[in-house]
Amino acid sequence: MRKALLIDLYALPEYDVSLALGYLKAFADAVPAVRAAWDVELLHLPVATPPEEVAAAVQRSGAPLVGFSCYSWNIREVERALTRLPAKGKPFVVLGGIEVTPDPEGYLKKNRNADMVVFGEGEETFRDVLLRLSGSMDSPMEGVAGVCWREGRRTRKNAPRPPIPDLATVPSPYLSDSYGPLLRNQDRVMVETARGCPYTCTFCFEPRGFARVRSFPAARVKEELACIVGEGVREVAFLDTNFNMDRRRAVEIWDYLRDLGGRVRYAFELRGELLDEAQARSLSGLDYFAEIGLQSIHKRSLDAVKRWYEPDRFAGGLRALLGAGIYRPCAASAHGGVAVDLMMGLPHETTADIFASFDFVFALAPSTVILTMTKILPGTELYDDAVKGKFRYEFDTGAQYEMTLNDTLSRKEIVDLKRFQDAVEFAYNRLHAVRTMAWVAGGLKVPPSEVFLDLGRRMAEAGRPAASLGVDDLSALLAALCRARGDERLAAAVGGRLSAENLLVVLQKNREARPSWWRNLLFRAGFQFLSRFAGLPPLPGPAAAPAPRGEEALAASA
Ligand code: B12
Ligand code: SF4
Repeated sequence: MRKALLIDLYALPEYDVSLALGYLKAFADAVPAVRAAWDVELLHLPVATPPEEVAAAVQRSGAPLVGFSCYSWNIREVERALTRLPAKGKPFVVLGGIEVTPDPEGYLKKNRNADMVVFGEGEETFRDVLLRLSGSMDSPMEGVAGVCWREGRRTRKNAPRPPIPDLATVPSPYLSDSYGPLLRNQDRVMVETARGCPYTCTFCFEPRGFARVRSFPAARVKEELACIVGEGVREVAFLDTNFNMDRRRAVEIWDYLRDLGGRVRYAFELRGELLDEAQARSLSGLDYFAEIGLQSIHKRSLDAVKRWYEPDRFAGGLRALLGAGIYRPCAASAHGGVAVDLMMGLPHETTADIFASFDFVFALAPSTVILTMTKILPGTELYDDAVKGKFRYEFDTGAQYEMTLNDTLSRKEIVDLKRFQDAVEFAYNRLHAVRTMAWVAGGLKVPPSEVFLDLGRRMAEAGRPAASLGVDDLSALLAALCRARGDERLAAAVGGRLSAENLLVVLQKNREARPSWWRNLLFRAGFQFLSRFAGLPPLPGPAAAPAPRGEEALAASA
């Protein structure tokens, strides 16, 4: 039997088990003819592994076939490793994955040591490739849909393969034990209950990949989840593009997870506009992290990228979650709570538009606000627009296609936006000084975005990396900021407010780390004391909006 080695160079340690490779192995192993001829082995290495070491691991394996899983975050490292493979005795190299899918011929031409690119969904194609190569490694690839390969000096490309019509035919890598002992010590794994997205955002690869939504059978999903929870995994990240696009199914799975028990945290991507009270109630039975994509509230930009957004339904959905008692406005853990995503640099968007989106989100007070610069990803409609010169985008292919300029943002403004992003990361997401920032903005009578931008510029001037700054630094920076704007009273009081809020964060952290009745009690008592006597500022929020705040609800019930 010959070995087929599949390699994933993962970027983040919490994503160190590739779901893609698990599926490829599970699908191939389920075919007796493939199983008789090939031993499919998985290798996970950090993306920072020196290319010589990746090449040495390939050589040591003795595998005649090696596959690499390619994403925007590891493609350069994969390419570097390929150049280190020995000319003599080189294995047959297959590249697959989202990064190489839009341009298989280009990747084959650029990488002399790659022999084939599998584009699109991989399970059926990889199985067919293994079957073809079972006899000879030179077997012709005619008729194998979804491959691009080398024939002498030429590259050949077959027709794309249609998406697998019935996902029930794809075995679960968890239920078929594709990961072996790797799963046993795992902190976090990824799971899909469906593939595809019904929406059409032009900056996203999804609509060009699997536009139609296909679901795994509910019974199989439940069996898979029970197996994962049984292994003692601590966090499960669901990859579904909008987990609640089928609300009934989402609630069914959440209720099932609650009944499964265990101390597991679940991560979901949710559509804000589709959230309702029933979902919020069901979710509140779980320890979860929800990421909700908003991206922008600027209609012209959203229209340009074919994305919809309904302010009232979005805010209502978010409030339903925050009001269901699971929200921690000062959640101190990296993942717990509710995050809202905003993109910077969408078409037509000025810095003022970006700040308006941020201020809208800030008023809703989610646990974290994730800001990212727009990426012009190959294979997307926005990329096609950009290469035709639309919106005058410039982007950095060496930095995951991040935009560096367009017709509404200058380079200088982009530098400022990065400072703004650093300040949000530091003061909002890391220190959770949401109340203090709102209080400062209110006192200065400026929008919160203005305070964050000013803070970001001051952080840059201080010349210290944001990661090295703490509560005392924030206190000093905010005091200087208030003073520079002529408000001595705020400058003198800001330290006290921040300390009160920070104490609340510490109590919250303590409560989250080891939940118990007495830590909850301590938190409630601390919250009440800080609110009444220690000047803990209230959460932000538009005056007209109903109070959806978790802490207020908690205080009322205490
Ligand atoms: C999970 C995920 C993440 C995780 C990381 C996961 C990891 N493995 O490390 C996190 C949350 C960290 C993340 C972050 C980012 N991500 Co992301 N992420 C995803 C997501 C949701 C799932 C990927 C996945 O595992 N899918 C499940 C598997 C089964 O599907 P698959 O990867 O397509 O694999 C199939 C085929 O491609 C093929 N295949 C794959 N590998 C191989 C190998 C061989 C040999 C073969 C034959 C076939 C094959 O077969 C597989 C089975 O059919 C996708 C969107 C999506 N729904 O796919 C975005 C996606 C991959 N991410 C994307 C982006 C842009 C990012 C960010 C840059 C976003 C940002 N912050 O700006 C960051 C970068 C992170 C970094 N560290 O630098 C883009 C990637 C575009 C690209 N060209 O790579 C995607 C497609 C999102 C999008 N909608 O456009 N991401
Ligand atoms: S950004 Fe989200 S909603 Fe839009 S197409 Fe991509 S996965 Fe779907």
